Amino acid sequence: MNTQDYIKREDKYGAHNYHPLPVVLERGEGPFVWDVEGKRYFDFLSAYSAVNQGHCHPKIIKALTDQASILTLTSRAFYNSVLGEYEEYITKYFKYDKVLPMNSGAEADETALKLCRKWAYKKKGIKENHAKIIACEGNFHGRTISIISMSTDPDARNDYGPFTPGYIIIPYNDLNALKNALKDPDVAGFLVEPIQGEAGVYVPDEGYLKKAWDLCKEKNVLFIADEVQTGIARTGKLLACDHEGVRPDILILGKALSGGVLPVSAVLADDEIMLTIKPGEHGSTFGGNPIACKVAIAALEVIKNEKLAENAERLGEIFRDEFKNIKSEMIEMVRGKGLLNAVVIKPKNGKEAWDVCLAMKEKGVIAKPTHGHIIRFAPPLIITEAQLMEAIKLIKEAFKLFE
Ligand code: IF1
Repeated sequence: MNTQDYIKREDKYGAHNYHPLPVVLERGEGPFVWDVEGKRYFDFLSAYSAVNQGHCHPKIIKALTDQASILTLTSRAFYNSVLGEYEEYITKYFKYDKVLPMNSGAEADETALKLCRKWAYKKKGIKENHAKIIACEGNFHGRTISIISMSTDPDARNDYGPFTPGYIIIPYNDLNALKNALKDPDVAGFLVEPIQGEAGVYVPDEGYLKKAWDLCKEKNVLFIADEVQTGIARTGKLLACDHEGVRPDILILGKALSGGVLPVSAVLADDEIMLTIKPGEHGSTFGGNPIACKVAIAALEVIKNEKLAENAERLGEIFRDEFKNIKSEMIEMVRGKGLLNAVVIKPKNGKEAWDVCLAMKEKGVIAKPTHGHIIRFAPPLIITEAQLMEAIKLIKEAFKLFE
């Protein structure tokens, strides 16, 4: 079978809920993936920042395979020998009292929304069913109905109504809008991405997160950070909130929490918030399963031991500097933090971001546009400077084809 055969088979038997770049991957190692024709690519998407530690990191794979042959799943109906070890490890790692383990990022966001509402009624004293949560235009927090109910992206929400009530939507990076929304006494939480990934790596003004946190504290409103994409060293710090010294009341993690090996997500909070959920009031069959726990410990150890946040910080600067020197009429701007970057593409002669991604693919670098005209560049954080420079050389060659 060749690339087209694989694509045809997926088209015939799979739902058409994605429009992938026409490349069929079959192996990954570090910053590289290989397609079914044996061609090597630099992976500059990292499965949307889930593969920060590189594809098939040996330490994470060992944690997976060792545990998989001992005990895979007990459910939470019983205790097991691994969950507590993970809970202690991750709460000390991020300095919170407790963790609620889930699987997908969306489930972690849903958990955070439920936790915020529970806290609103049990601690803040908001009237039952009146709690409101502020979210931002351009947000992406997952694909469940309660999450897309706060989305402003027609593709994410059209024809999925009726929607979950209880949200106030404000412009991102707008402190006045937040200050006004916080006047409503029924507001319980502010859910925000420290950098909006899907919106096209929209980096807010310096100080926005800290001032937003201050405004929330003045009104006894929970600051809820969705670090599913920006967390786990992607932006050059362990958490994107760390750039401003902000400690979220509720922290949402996912993706690279497992190094891209299996779905692992988590919600962290202190006791006053976390203990508002009592036994039987929330859960998940696979949440906190023994394999997920061992894999997540290994994934977090790799981040620390291999200093991946520092690497992302340093190489991100180089990436943006190099990109600013690329002479191309199609490059409108480059923005980002650490190794979460995006290039805004100006169409030229009918060619646009998708065509640039096809050209980069031919050169050996794979990435994908978001919202049509923005290309996100997010390689695994284990990429070396030499590899980054090699990839940038290939990207430059691709852009040259449009001159
Ligand atoms: C898709 C986007 C990125 C996320 C943040 C929660 C979740 C995500 C900040 C939910 C997931 C993924 C989902 C994937 C594509 C990708 C994505 F384009 F959708 F928006 F990365 F920007 N919070 N993002 O970024 O986590 O349930 O997927 O584990 O749905 O197409 P999940």
